[in-house]
Amino acid sequence: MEDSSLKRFGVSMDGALLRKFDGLVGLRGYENRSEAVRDLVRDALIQQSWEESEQLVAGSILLFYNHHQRNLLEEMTNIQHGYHDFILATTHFHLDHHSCLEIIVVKGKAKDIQELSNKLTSLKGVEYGKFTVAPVEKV
Ligand code: NI
Repeated sequence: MEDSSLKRFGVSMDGALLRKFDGLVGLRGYENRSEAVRDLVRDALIQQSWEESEQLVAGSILLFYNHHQRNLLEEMTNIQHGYHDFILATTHFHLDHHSCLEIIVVKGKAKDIQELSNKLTSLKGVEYGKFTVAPVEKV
């Protein structure tokens, strides 16, 4: 059974690190250090579960690219068809005459989704790629 009651524990760190941490707490708008620590721990757990690649995850792959790049659109389409089981939706935005923004919503095993993301973001002509993922099972 999950224990959701609040527990307290002490954390020691040197003053310089604590000052930087407090700066981060302020910048990110956390109410207090505890809230910030909880978020950091959750992030670390997500990262960890992510590395256990059989984990079921859902997220998005964001791609910013120049559609004039030779063969890029065709390669992107081929890759996506190869992973059609993992792609829930694709949305394409024409930002200007050259630039496109594409968001691909994905769900599947972390290792497969990571592979898909790597293939897309490493294509020539993709200027920026961002992969965001969350575990489907609660951490
Ligand atoms: Ni476009």
